[in-house]
Amino acid sequence: MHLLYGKFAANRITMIKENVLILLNDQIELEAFSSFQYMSMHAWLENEGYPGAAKFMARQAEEEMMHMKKVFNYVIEAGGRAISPAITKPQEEFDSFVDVFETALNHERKVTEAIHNIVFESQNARDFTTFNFMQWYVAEQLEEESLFGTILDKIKLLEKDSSTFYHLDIELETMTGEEPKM
Ligand code: OFO
Repeated sequence: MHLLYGKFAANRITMIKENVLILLNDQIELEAFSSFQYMSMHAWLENEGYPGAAKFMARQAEEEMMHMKKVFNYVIEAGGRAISPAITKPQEEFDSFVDVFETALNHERKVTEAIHNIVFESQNARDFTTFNFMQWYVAEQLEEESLFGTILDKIKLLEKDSSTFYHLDIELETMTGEEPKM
């Protein structure tokens, strides 16, 4: 019996195809890494004197942990074996406030690609349970990319007068994306 399907898999309905299960475990790792990356940004922003943006990143870090647990629990519920990931050290230093948000948006684009790949592979494998489960993440990624994109647009508008970063920092303290409804 393959480890990824768990000890009692023979007696359980295992809905996830093996190649999809590997991708889902990769996604668990990527979501956990996202959380650590945003915690690292939270610390950098706090140190640089942007408490509002720091709180924003702390909330993002919590959300990512929830994303990680959601995949983890799904794998278990569907009869697979969820793997607790080893986390690569996230980026700690950033050139500027703008660099933090550009790095975050680029990271979210990679996450979106990984999610779309799972959707693609689950459809190919006729694993429609995973295909259906992943729709929440497709909607969530649209939300996340749009949120970081909006923040970067605001930053670009303010770049001519850096004193106005102060106001953006205050706005970020309460700014958040909408969770997709399922
Ligand atoms: Fe989990 O959405 Fe960002 O990474």
